[in-house]
Amino acid sequence: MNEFLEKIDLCVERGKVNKSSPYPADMKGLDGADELTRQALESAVGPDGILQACNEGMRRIGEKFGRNEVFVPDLLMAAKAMNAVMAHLQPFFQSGSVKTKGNFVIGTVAGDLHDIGKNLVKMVVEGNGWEVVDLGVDVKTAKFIESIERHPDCFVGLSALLTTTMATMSKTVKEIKARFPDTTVIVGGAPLSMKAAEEMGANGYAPDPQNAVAFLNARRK
Ligand code: B1M
Repeated sequence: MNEFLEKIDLCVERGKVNKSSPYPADMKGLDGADELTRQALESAVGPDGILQACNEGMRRIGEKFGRNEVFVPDLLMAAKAMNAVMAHLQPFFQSGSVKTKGNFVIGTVAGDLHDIGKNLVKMVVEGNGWEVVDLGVDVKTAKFIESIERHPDCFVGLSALLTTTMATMSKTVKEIKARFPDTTVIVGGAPLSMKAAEEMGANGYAPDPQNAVAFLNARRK
């Protein structure tokens, strides 16, 4: 792996945001995710490779958390480091194309605060010409309904990262489909699958932002 990518991967895993960040103590004074991403882009390392390195770091910290080797503050710092990287990558995903394809309402479902994946989907969908309405995290069903009423032709995307909030997601999908049977709903997030999406009554499932875009483009009215 490229030297920059190895370091970015490590910074995300360890939650090293930037050079001035005192955390973690053993990386004090070293470049962090912020500086390394800038340097990587300047030396022509592509955004896709950088994103993949981040995902690797996230995967490892997630596994450590699963084994009780690290705790919630460590996950928070990893998320902060990843957000520092994303700030540099945003312009590559939001290419500035004219937004004419339609409205896409997206949110992380109620009870769930994970937003890195949702934000990535938002950026890539926006970069592909859709107008995105981002409802944020911990989005109650009523807020989705309100937004659909405001954007009657919209497509809706729901994200969930917890097995517990998959149940919330299911309720939200069912309520949206009961109120707006013609509204297309797509779901995604690590614990989801096509089978789970079908059981909820969603129109589609995407494992990643690229598949979400492909689905939306294919379904466009
Ligand atoms: Co939490 N967390 N977390 N966490 N966290 C996980 C998800 C977990 C798997 C870690 C573990 O145990 N190994 C575990 C869930 C277990 C489970 O339910 N099966 C877990 C837990 C348990 C928790 C808490 C309950 C911990 C606690 O408090 N005891 C707590 C819950 C808080 C809450 O939500 N109510 C919690 C909290 C947090 C932080 C806040 C500290 C932080 C999130 C910060 C933030 O998002 N701003 C955090 C983090 C960082 C993680 C891990 C480490 C990383 C998640 C991430 O951002 N991945 C995660 C472990 C892991 O996934 N490796 C973990 C990178 C991101 C790019 O991937 O989000 O999967 P992802 O998105 C992908 C795809 O899924 C897809 O596209 C994205 C790009 O490819 N996708 C979509 C996502 N949404 C989509 C929507 C679509 C289409 C595709 O269409 C609409």
